[in-house]
Amino acid sequence: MLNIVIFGAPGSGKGTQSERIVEKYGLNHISTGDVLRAEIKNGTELGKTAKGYIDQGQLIPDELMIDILASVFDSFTDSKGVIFDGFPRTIAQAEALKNMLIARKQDVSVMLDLDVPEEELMTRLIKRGKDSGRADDNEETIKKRLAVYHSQTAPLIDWYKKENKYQHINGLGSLEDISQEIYKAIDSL
Ligand code: B4P
Repeated sequence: MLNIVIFGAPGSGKGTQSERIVEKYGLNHISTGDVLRAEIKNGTELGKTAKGYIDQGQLIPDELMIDILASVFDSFTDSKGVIFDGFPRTIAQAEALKNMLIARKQDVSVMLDLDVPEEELMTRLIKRGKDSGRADDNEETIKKRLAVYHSQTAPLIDWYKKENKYQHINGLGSLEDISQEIYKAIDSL
């Protein structure tokens, strides 16, 4: 069963490429960012809590995020694999995901690291902020998100290298070229 972690800094193309992978391989898709934004839109208690962190460019606390992930994961009743988009973002989340999959006799198949230079990330996110009005896509919050990425999320690169699951992907270029590199990595599993 294919269980893919799609990884990268904010704006690296995780959500964009996940949609294409889902279409090609027919996987289930969990985007933790989308789950949180839906909660915010619906005005739930969880949404109110999440908004406080997202607006500050901070991560939602691990215990909360891990519970959310597990409940979405358990809602999939078919045997299709899953693309994990935006999760894990900390070592504690990676360990929780590993244990959750082991308990179901599964494992992460590959971690795809979309590598994009910082100036390009900034350009993309500022553009998305203007086009979509997403509240966390403004220069000040993007800088905080990038700092959080470097301190809390980037250490997962070495973590997945040790697990022998790491795959580098050049995230700069046309959507199609990037997808082709991803498909090649998945097909070689
Ligand atoms: P996310 O929704 O995951 O936001 P993101 O990192 O900005 O990535 P996203 O997938 O949306 O953007 P993409 O790179 O596809 O998270 C938002 C917030 O939720 C986090 O900051 C955090 O607070 C919270 N959160 C989520 N998961 C969490 C977790 N596990 N633990 C704790 N907190 C969590 O695309 C960006 C833009 O680039 C788009 O406009 C796209 O069109 C464009 N683009 C993509 N590919 C391109 C290309 N090749 N060329 C040019 N533009 C491209």
